[in-house]
Amino acid sequence: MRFLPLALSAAALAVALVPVAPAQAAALPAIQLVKIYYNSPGSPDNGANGSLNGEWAQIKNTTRKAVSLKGWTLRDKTRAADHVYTFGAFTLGAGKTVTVRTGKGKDTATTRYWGRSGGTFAYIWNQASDTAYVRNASGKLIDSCSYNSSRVESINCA
Ligand SMILES: [Ca+2]
Ligand SMILES: [Ca+2]
Repeated sequence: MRFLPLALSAAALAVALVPVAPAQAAALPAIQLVKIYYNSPGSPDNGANGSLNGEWAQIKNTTRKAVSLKGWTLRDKTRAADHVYTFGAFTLGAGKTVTVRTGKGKDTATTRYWGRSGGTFAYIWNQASDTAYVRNASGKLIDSCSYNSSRVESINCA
């Protein structure tokens, strides 16, 4: 009899575990942060445009339909107003990934540029810990990705 509660809880656990996989699958964000390369190659990071563009965040459209990201935002953990990247007219194709680089450059279908400059203070992604947030045009949080390690240069969010 003394093992009965354990048996019951194990059974309850088994039942409880069943729906977990489908629920997680359904929770996959339509637009997902997949990777942040937060420590630009080279040390120390010198703040030049090439170095700023060496840090980036990647966002993927996990759906089977193209999604307009116009008005969507990407930002870090700080509350600084200039740490918000807002997509202009841009459509991310089904299953496609876009890379948002911190520095200046010519926007393409696969790479967008935050357009920041000004040396070492222009970096967005902290080298030890930070959080990226993606919000839709209505300001609703769609996905976020946190990291906390200065031992590696990037984080796989997906
Ligand atoms: Ca570096
Ligand atoms: Ca930051």
